[in-house]
This record gives sequence, structure tokens and C-alpha cells, in this order.
Amino acid sequence: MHARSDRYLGNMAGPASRSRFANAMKIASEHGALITTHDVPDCDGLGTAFAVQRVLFRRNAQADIITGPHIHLTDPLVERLGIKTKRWSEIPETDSRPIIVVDTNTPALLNGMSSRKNQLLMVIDHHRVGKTVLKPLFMIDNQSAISASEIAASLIEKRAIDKQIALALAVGVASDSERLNDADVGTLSIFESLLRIAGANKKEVDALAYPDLPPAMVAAILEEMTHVESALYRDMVIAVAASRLENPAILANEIRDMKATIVAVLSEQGGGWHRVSFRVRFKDAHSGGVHANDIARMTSEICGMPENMRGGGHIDKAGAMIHATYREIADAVFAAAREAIGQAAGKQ
Ligand SMILES: [Mn+2]
Repeated sequence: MHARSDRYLGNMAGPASRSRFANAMKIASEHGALITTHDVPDCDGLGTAFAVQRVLFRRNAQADIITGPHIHLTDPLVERLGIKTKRWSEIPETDSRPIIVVDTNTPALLNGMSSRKNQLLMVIDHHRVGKTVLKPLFMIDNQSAISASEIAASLIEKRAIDKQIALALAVGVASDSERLNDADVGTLSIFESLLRIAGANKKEVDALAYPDLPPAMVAAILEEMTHVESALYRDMVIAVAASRLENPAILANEIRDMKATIVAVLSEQGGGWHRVSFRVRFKDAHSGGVHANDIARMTSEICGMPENMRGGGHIDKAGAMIHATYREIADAVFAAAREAIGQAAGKQ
């Protein structure tokens, strides 16, 4: 498909993408950059952002990583690599550095960035491009990639990938591919090369990509759950829960680990808004065709959200902000989940 080149580790980007990347990095070297990723950043988004920042640092550019609040899942990676992130509130409106977005193309998942007028320089992403999409100067999108990190590993020249960048990208790949269970040969070969450069083994990388929650935190997360209900449909468990935690993703992961096929966790944000985290078991998302981003979109649509606010994300994890009551959203999730399961069964 894409021309092989000894200058790069992987083939998740073709010559056109590589020249877009080079052009964007040239502009960012001159003007600096604000690098950001989707809300509730994960290891893939942070790993890719860190790699881009490090390449820019080596060119003496001022590059900051700006994100929303982190959850525990990224703590070990952040600590290990000393990744420094800022909040948008720390960046003055007068800061005119162009913005680089990695691991999403959905404006709905970039809440902190929405009021900024800075030039959108580049997007590097592996998610489906929806109707409402960011329009950067340089768009690099490869939907056949399982992670943004493996795209980055195919854009940055091999000689510029140092130990730190390699580790960040390896953890990103592992985190998005669920311990590489679903990775194909292209991803595996990039991962092996990254491990070699990082001087790390797979076990070390797994520990950073899938940190275990301390028992006290699991107890605290369950304590904050206010409600849970479930339905069985075609032998699949659909679970909807509500949590007082501001970030519902943490509970959504825990419930998915209980082997529910489809999970939605709601957290009230005030003003009638709910933040909703959607999860689909990896196997059902990747082999079964039941997609979390479809369910997020359908749920938002059923709840009457306008087209540009229908959430999005990965096929196994997605998010949305929905203006509706708990009951309305829960009913919409069950309807959307049944629809998604039915559609997936029809395609098999
Ligand atoms: Mn990703």
C-alpha cells in the first residue's frame, strides 16, 4: 500500500502524509505549538503528544502539551517519562502558537480548545472522520491504524526516535490495542521496533499501558456509583450506571471489566448536562462490529443533540455530552445499544 522506506519504522503513513507532517513541523519549529488531545486523555493521545513535543524541543521550539484533567490510567506513563501538561486556563488568550491535535478529530472532545482562535495547524488521528470534523492546515488521518502512536512512529524519521519517544509510542500502541491482542502484523512490527529502541520489554510496557487500580481506589469508585441497571439482549449485557464522579470513564472501565458488552456511565455536570462514557468490550468492538462511537452518536441523536454535538471516539471507548435527564439518556442508550447489536449481527 504505502511505499516502504528505511527512513521510517512503520507504514501507517504514506509519502503525502509524511510531507504534510514535515511542513507542519517546520511551521511549528518557527512559531512553537500547543499540542493537545481529546478530553480524558489516554496513553495513546499523551504518548503521541509527547513524541511530537520532543521532536519540536530538539528543534528548539516552544511546545506545550495542553489537556483536560487526567485520570489514573495515564499516571504511570506521565511519571515515568516526566510528561508535563498544562490546562487551557494556564495559556493566555494572547498566546498565538498554532495548535496540533492528536488522537481525535472531533471538536466535541476538545472542550477546552473550543474558544481559542489559534490556527489549527495539524491533526494526527486514526478515528473515523465524522461530519463535524476539525479542519486543520494539515490533516493526517489513517483509519486503518489502531493507534495514533503507530501513525506518529511512521511520520517521525527513525533517526529522530530516541528512547523516550519510543517508550511513549510503544505504550500508546499497547494501550489502544488492548495488549496487542487485536494488532495485525504492521502494528506488531512497529511495536517491536519501538521496544528495541526504548530498550524495554513488553511486560514493562503493559504495566504502563494498563496500570492496576489500587484496591482503595476501586472501593472509592464503587462508593460513588449512585445507580446501575442492565438489560440482556441477544446474549449481550448492556449496563447503564450513574456516578457522582466527575469523570465517568473510570467506572465505565470497571464495569466493562466485569464482562458487560456495552457500558454507559453518566455523570451529572450541572445545568441539565450529563457527561457520558461509553465502553464496548474489545472483542465485541473489533471482531463483533459493535461500536462504542456509533452508540455514542445514536444515543446523542435520540436525545435530540444537534449534529455537531454527538460525541465520538474509538470503536471500543467513546464519550458524549448530552443535555437530558438520566432516564432519557438511559432509555436512549438501551435503544442505541440494541440497534448497534442488531446492525452488527446483520453484517456478520
Ligand atoms: Mn487512540
